[in-house]
Formats: sequence, C-alpha cells, structure tokens
Amino acid sequence: MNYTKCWLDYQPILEEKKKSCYCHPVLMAEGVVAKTAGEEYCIAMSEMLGEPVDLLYDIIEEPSVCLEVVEDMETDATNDALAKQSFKIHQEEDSIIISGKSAEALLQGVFTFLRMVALDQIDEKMPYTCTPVMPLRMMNHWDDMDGSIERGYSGRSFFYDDYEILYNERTEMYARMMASIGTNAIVINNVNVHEKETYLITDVYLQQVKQYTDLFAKYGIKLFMSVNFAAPMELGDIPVSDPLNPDVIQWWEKAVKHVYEVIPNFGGFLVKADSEGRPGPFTYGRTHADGANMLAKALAPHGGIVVWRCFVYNCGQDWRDRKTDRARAAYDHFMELDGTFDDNVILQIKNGPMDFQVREPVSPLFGGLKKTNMMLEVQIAQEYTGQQIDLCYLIPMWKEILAFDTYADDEGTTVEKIVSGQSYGQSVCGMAGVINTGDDENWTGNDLAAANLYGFGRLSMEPSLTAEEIAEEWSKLSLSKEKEVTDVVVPMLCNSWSTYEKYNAPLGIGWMVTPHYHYGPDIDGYEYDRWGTYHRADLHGIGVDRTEAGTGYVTQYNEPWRSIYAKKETCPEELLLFFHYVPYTYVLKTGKTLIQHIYDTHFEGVEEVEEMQKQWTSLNGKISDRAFECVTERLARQLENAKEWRDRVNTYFYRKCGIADEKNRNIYL
Ligand code: GCV
Repeated sequence: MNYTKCWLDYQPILEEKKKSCYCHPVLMAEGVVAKTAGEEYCIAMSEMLGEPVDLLYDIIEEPSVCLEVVEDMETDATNDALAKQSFKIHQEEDSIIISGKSAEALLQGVFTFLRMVALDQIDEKMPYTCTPVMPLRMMNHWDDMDGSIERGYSGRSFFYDDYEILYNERTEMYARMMASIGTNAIVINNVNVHEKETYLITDVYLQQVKQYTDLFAKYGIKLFMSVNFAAPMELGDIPVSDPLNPDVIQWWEKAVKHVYEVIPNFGGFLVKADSEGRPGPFTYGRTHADGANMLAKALAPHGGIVVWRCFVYNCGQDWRDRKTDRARAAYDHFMELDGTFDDNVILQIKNGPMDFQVREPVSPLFGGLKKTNMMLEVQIAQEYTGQQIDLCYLIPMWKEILAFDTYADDEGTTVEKIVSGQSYGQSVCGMAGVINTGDDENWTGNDLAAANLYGFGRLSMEPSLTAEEIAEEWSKLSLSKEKEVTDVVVPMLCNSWSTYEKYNAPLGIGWMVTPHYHYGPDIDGYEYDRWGTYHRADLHGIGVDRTEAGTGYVTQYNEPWRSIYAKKETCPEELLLFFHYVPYTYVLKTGKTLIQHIYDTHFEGVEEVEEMQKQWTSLNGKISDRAFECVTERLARQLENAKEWRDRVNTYFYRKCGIADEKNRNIYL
C-alpha cells in the first residue's frame, strides 16, 4: 500500500474502554449503502478491538450494536432533503442502536459512532442525534486527464493518467475517506474543461466514469462532472453553443439523456463559463441564467442539478483603469438575475470577491441574492495560502465566513444560514471545497494539510464545531491520541493562519505573489498586469479605494457593513487596505503607523514560524517518523518562504516611502 489511511487509521482502544456490545454488530437494513455501513463498522472495530469482528444479520440475545434504517424517524430537520440525512446513536440497556432515516444517514451514523469510539467520547456524547447542516457537501477536483492537477500540491491525480481513468485500491480508500467526513457529492474533473475532458460525458469515457459512480454510490456519494459550455461545437457539428439555439438545446438534452442511460444515479454538472477564457453565454449576448437554465432543463427530467460558478470577471483589464474593480464582478453579473434561475440550479460563490486570498471580505453576493440557490465555495487546496508547504489551517477562516452576518433580512442572516437553506428554505445548497489531494503517500503533501480536508467535511456537517475541536479530533485520529501531541499540534494549527497572514500581503490587500505560480512574494508581480489584482502602492500610501468615491464596491453590502467598510476609522483593520487607500503614516488602533505595522508583522511572522519549528521538534519519536519528517521538511521550507516574504515586503515599502523601522532592524534585500 503506497498511501496512508489518514484519519481512518484506527488504533487499538484500551481494554477498559471496550464494551461487550462492540463485537456484535447487527445489520438490520438492506441495500448497498447499508452494506457499506456494516463493512465499515467491521473494518474499524476489528482494528480497535484487536480481533476480527463479523457482521450479523439477526437480532441476538447478547448486547449488540444494531445498525438500522428507520424511515419514519423524527428529526428536527427544516426540509425533506436534510431530514433524510438525520441519524441517531443511543443506548438501550447494554446495546447501542445506530439509526438513520435513510441508508446514507445510517452510514454517517456509523462513521460518527466509530469516531466517538476512537476518540473515547462514547459515554460523554450519547445519546447523539445529528442532522447535517449543509444539504450538499461537495468536493471539487481540479484534476485534468493528463494526470496533472490544476493548483495541486500533493503529487499527481489518482483519478487519471495520460488520458486514462484509473481505478484501484487507492480510489476505494479515497471514497471511504470522503464518506467518513460527510461528503455526499464529488466533481471528478477540473472546472477548466479542456479538449479531452470534454469527452467525459460521452461513450469515450462514460463506462469508466460509471465505475467511479458505482463506487461512490456505495458510500452515499453522488458523482458530478464539470462540462465544457462549448461542447455542442466541439463534439457535435453545431456551429454555436448559444443556450437559446434549438439545436444546442437538443444536443444537450440528448447528451444528458445518454449520460443517465449509462449512469442512472449521476449527480449533474459543474460549470465555469465566461471566466478566464472559458466559453459561455456572453458570446451570444445571453445571460448566465439563460446558460444555466438550458442545462438545468436538460438535467431536470433525470433529477440532476447544475452548479454554476459565479467566478466571472474581466481578466483583460487595463491596470490604469481605477474604476473597473474585479471585486465587484460577481455581484454585478449575478445580482440582477436573482429569481430567474431554475430550481435545480445552484450558484456556487467563492468565499471572497477576489480569489481565495489569505484575507478577503465575504462576497457581498451572499447578502444580495434571496431567490436563488447558493453554495459557498472555499479552497481546501492552499493555492494562495502556502501550497501545502507552509502550514495554514483554514478552518478558523471558514468559520468566520460562515458566521458573517450579511444582514440580508434581519440581523442574523449569516452565510451559514443562507447556504444551508435555513434563511430562504432552499434544499439544494451547501458547501463546496476545491480539494487538496493528490497521489502523494500522505494524500495532501504536508501531513498537516489533511486537517483542512478533514475540517472541511466536519464543518459542513456541523458548523458549530470549533476550529480547536476539529483540530483536536483530526490530530488524535491521524497522529496520536497522546495529550503531549495534541498540546503541540492544536495550537500550531489554530495559530497558523494568523502567522501566514503576518508575513504575507498586509491588511487584506492580497496578491503580491509570484505570477502564475502563486507561491512566494513578488510585490509588483500582478500590479501592472491584466488580472485586476492591484495594491496601488505609491510613495505615500497603499490600498484600493473601494468606497463610493472609489470603485463603489462597498455599496454592494447591506447596512451596516456598507457604512462600516466605507470609513477608515470603522473598517475592520485586517481589511483596511482592501477598502481604502491609506498613507503609510496613518495611525492604526494599536497606535502604530501603517508602515510600522507592516514591518513589525513581517518580523513577527518569521519568529512565529521559528517557534512552530521548535514546537514540532518536540514531537520527535511521539508520532510516526514519516509524518514527523514530512512536516519537519515542510517547516524548513516555510521558514525560507517567510523570510523571503519579510525581506521583500519590508524592503519594497521601505524603498517606496523611505520611512525607517522604529526598531532599527535590518531591512534590505
Ligand atoms: C481552475 C484561480 C486559479 C485558477 C482556477 C480559477 C478558478 O484563478 O488560479 O487555476 O482555475 O481560480 O477558480 O476557476
């Protein structure tokens, strides 16, 4: 086996923690997913008890763990789609009952139960009931069929190699891992659909895709594919892909019908249109609602859905143009279409208005749309947040985003409530994560980056979990249950976003990265380019004026945010340069000038990485040598990166403004 089991590496539990019922699982439900639930139970429990555990199918006299589906189980779910995902774990005398309202829910119940046993939480947590908060919990793969992964930092794809679809034990392990954290939807190919991938929805690949669909189905996961909006032109003999053209409509209907003939349980399409060179409805003067609804109508008779991305912006901008603002783009394009999308369309919105920077405000589109299904897109892959070399645990960031109050209706209309369907009663919505896996032995390049993957799943099931709780669970399941390990790993993870932010681009301005690669600093790398990603630094100050007098971006927020962001004095300082052009001598709430803040945080960032290294060294011999060495090596590279950021950022601004560091440290490059 050339891969680890991550958080599914079940370890023996203490003798005194074993309950007599554990070795008698009784499966009282039928079907492939229920069977998987039974199998998962036996795999895990055999490891934890240190003896083989076999599945029984009839009630026995002795204490047992009963796995059952109770279709009329009562739940507190707010809609039917969620209700079906509810499960319960409780004790009756010496037996334990795991019941799901559906087989998929039972499987989630079993994974939850096994986690509780592994973490020694059984007595504390039972009786336990759960209705997942996000109806859809989706992984987006950016894997290409040549075997590469766009923005992949952990090896090559385990789905494809040289335009062939791979299917092996690793794929099965992957499906288990995904199901165990609550994933119920997976998109198997990159949103940038190139020539060969366009054929995924045809007979060239469908039979092989079906293998994945069947595997995922065993784990209660639906398979989705990204499609090329210009497929009728590239695969058919139609000269256009105009969504209102009858030939185009018919082409898609036929293509979709065929997909469902081969794969009856297919989930639907993910679409990136009119974005970064991808084709889309704009070519024909049509709207994104025209485009999405055309596909939605083709999918609807089969129960499929369209996930349509809002990452649509002008990537051919003139840097001298200070009015066009990339941050405005998603809202400007999609807001006026609210209420015009079909019921089986979901708009997938990136968490911020730019592109997964270390700090961005929450996209104002969440607080704007009210009559449209929405999904939050975050990037588990650390494209701009250290590329799985640097440690950056993203759960605290995602929790802030979910907790953000959009004030769309009343106070309390948080992103969590919106994308979980609680605010507007939708059932087709949820969270999508651009996944960070590859064929590296440890799946995620840096062992600690797996905490982001695990955490994404856990958060989409239960957003009320704290970042610390998730970190602790992950660390205990993946590294060691010993307190001395958790005591080091949990704070390391939980402080890592703040550390990364300190040595990165300051106060929400973002970018300053090496163009194209997006790792390491290049302060002006994107400054005079076409991508709309400017920091506007000059001799006197830095930042983008996004007030009404500037690009007007602030007006896309509901009150009170509009007013709060509009003034330097009230704008949260971590976002100050995102919203305002600020002189270097401006005094922040800490009493420091902006320039001194930039110098100080960049020195602090490096010191904090040095401290992390020390902490990590103390784990030598307490976790697997492989994981220890992997992270040791990554931290050494992180330190080099942090120093480079510190020196380049500080030197750049020192040269621009000529203001010396109050602490007289060496600032040069
Ligand atoms: C898949 C950013 C990334 C691209 C990515 C794009 C997107 O621009 O750099 O690699 O393309 O986002 O989200 O579509």
